[in-house]
Amino acid sequence: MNNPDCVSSVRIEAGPGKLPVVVVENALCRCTVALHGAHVLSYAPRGGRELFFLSEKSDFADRLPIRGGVPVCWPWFSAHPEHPEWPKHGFARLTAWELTEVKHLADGSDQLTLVLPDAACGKCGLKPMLKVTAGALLSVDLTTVNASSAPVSFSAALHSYYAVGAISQIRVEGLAGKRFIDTLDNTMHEQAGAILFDRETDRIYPDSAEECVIVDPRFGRRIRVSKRGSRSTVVWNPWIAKSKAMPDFGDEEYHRMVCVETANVRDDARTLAPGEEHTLGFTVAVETL
Ligand code: TA6
Repeated sequence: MNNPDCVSSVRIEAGPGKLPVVVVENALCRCTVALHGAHVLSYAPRGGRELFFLSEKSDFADRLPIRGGVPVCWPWFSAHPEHPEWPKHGFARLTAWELTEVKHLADGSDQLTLVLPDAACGKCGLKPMLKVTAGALLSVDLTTVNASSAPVSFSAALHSYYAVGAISQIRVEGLAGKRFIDTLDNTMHEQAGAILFDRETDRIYPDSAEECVIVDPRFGRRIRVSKRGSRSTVVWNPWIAKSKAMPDFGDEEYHRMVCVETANVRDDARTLAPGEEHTLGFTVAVETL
């Protein structure tokens, strides 16, 4: 690895739960990434407000997921189709990744490369690598390589939790006219206009490669999420009852977050031939309203 000490804007320190956290502090932004799960915990452009929600009740411990930021759901999303007893959203978010490279780029941003150790990948045949590029914009790119000698299918999501001023006042634009699966009752619908929130919302928009925009009047900002290699978008807010049922999430925290996830799930799962690779990624730009 390029020693992060060689890049003066990047250092590793003990974070919540004493988990090692990579701290990027350059002229353009501040961003933190836990090695546990290669999990982006926070990002704020210089002089700007924090982009991500992170629960005050989150666990920060080996084998447990972090609630907030950008969990990496890989190599399956939700319950495993054949092994419902396996961990929900895959194993990548439950264990430590390695920081293998740190680069200071010409535009002033810093780029981190993290890989999941082979032992953690087990026999799945796939190897993931996450690049986080933190500057005036934030980019997160998850590359999956099929290192086996047979085709392998996988699904994945960059399960971003965005901080919002008030869930009932925001709207998510960019998916009007798209079909979606309401995963609360497994019914299909068509999105009319922007997405508004007044109840538990858990939806998969298949075949949606388009940019999504979170318009947040209370925070006076527009969060523009553009995607790469992603055919699905997942939109989630747990609302009242589910918030109360989650031990690692505050009862009232649903007011302050929305998940808009860059994903390939269900019929949008990818199959890689031996040696083939695929990158799923997004870039976030924050604009003033
Ligand atoms: O992405 C939406 C979702 O799959 C929801 O169904 C939901 O409960 C959530 O992710 C959080 O999952 P988790 O396993 O982190 O509690």
